[in-house]
Amino acid sequence: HAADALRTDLMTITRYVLNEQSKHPESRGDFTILLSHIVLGCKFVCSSVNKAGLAKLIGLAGETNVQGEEQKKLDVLSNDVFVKALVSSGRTCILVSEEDEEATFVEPALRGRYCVVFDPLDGSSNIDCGVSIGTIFGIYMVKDFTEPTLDQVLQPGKNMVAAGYCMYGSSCTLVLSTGSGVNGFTLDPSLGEFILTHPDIKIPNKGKIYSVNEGNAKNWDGPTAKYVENCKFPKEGSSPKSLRYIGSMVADVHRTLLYGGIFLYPADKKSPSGKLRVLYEVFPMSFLMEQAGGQAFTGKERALDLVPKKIHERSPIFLGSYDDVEEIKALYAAEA
Ligand code: AHM
Ligand code: MG
Repeated sequence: HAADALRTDLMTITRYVLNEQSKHPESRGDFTILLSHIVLGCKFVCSSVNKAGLAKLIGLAGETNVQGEEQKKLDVLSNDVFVKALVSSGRTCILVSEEDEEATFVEPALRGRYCVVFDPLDGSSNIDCGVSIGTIFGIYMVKDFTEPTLDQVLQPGKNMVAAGYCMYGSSCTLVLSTGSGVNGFTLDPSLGEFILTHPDIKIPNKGKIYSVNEGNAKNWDGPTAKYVENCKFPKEGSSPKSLRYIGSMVADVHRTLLYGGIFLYPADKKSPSGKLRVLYEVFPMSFLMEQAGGQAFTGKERALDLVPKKIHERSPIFLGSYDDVEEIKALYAAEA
């Protein structure tokens, strides 16, 4: 049986990536090594998040991060672990983290071909009450890493070679795309390995759920307001959508990917660029959505076409099921 085979012939994330790499004869195993260091970071954060209440790791570290928000101890810890793991992999040249104002340029002796952009622990406002949080990452590859420059990471999302997230929820799930579909792996705590549990994830073409912070509604622009109005009071003959909003991007996007629907973090009068960061939030999630058959739109263009000018730039984002994003695109087109 297929199920039996899966139980005894475990497809770990390393085995999966090695298989993928064998399709590219020019590959030298660098990506596999890089990914195993990302996986190490995810396992560390997973175990810290699980122990957080016990170990009294939760609390303020007495610092604020670059966006001026309160930084929790777990954020600091997760960031340190990821930066060290990525640098020591010997496969990275530039790192951009939500927690660090400046990009990290890896010292020449440890440099490699990959740039990694990441949010080590997203959704930190949810830590104290035990709601799902996650790590988000995107990977670029550079041809020449002898003189790394910021331009090498200020690239449109479509140039990423891989993207993914790890959700620390009721189970620990790592969702990854290396540009040929999307796969989900679940951490088996007894083995300490991520096992392929969600092969070839495809998002339904249309969903029954919308996900947005409606508390910002008074400041929305016309097309966003109209879209959400249509979700609640659809045209004769179709049913209204359900609202689900966790306020933790990884969890909201994970549900959208598996069940279908749309996730919105629009612009509003107070934050004309929305809230979410282009490089390490918008791009990786947009990459995964497209790879799963969905779409991601900024209100102006395909999200993956955006060219960021600054490493911590923000952008409005609408992503999810193909047909649902098509509707919001039509509303913005009608306004233009
Ligand atoms: P953070 O990086 O400070 O954790 O903020 C990002 C989070 C996302 O996970 C989530 O989608 C969004 O902020 C929720 O914002 P809001 O509380 O404005 O709805
Ligand atoms: Mg974040």
